[in-house]
Amino acid sequence: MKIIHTADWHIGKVLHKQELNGEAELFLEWLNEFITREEIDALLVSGDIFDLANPAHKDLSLYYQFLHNVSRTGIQVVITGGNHDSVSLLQTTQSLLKPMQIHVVAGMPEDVKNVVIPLCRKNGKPGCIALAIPYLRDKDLRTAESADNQQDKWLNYAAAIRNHYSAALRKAQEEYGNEIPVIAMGHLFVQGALTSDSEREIHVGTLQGVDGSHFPGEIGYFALGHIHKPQRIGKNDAMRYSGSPYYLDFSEVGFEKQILVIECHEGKALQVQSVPVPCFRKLLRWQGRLAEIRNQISTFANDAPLQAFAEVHVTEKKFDAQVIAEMDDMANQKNECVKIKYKPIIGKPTVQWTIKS
Ligand SMILES: [Mn+2]
Repeated sequence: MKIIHTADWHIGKVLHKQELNGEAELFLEWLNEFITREEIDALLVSGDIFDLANPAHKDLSLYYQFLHNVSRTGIQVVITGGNHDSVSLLQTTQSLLKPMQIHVVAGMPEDVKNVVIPLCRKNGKPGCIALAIPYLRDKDLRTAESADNQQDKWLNYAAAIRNHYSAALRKAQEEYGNEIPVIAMGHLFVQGALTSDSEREIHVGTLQGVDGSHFPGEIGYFALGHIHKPQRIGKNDAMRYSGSPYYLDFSEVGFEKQILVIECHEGKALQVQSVPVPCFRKLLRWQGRLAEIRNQISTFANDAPLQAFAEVHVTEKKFDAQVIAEMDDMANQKNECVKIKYKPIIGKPTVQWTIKS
């Protein structure tokens, strides 16, 4: 059976006053086609579905429309809440979605059995178990509070996180035995992960990250969300961040966007393969003198379906009102394929200010 791992869609994200709805829409369309074509059995989304706790109506519509479309393929969907998501908002439609084989675990439930979700093969028999563990909030990690110093507090915190995974695994094994592969979802910072500028507010308690090697070894794959750069943890193929499926910030320029496909054959072995997501919008970073920037704009060829956004760092040797006026002009003009955000430096390198596009 084939299972997709993705995360961090951040539907509703706005980058420097520019909405990123276009790429969210094109990605979900592409994902639906991919699921149909590849006959995918299950889709796992590891948190941060929306960028804000109170998404706009159009963002909710996009989410529900996608779920409606994708459920027609007969796929099972498991969605967990991330730190950006509102637990109550995601939870609201849980019971309506369940008959469509869409499981939503927005916040950590009181009873751990509610995170154990069997994923079935085409013959209807469970081929794999998902542990749908969402982003763990303070109330889920109460034991962390009992420590006197920061180091102990941190150790308690990491132990509390691991305990949730161990308890979920035990529950899965009680119900389904030890022979079935287990995939754990998570929305957290694991030690060694490389971040970008688009993951705001990494939880204070998780600044150091949880040591990935301390999780139960019986878990065959960790489908992680929270970090937007796609990556393995260490050389471990079985613990991965899918990353966000499209660019959410200029600091992500150069990351190849992807989803992961996990193949689960008979027995416990899992194979993981990265599938590139097409680029729907180019984000660019340009730096140089005004003339050089002009040249880059005029020679830029956009081969993506959406208008490109450029973060431009203009460097000029001395202050010149004419240059400022020209930069203003460039930022405001409706260029066919490039929308610009300026970050000029003029005069001494210490003099810096921003003109918004
Ligand atoms: Mn995120």
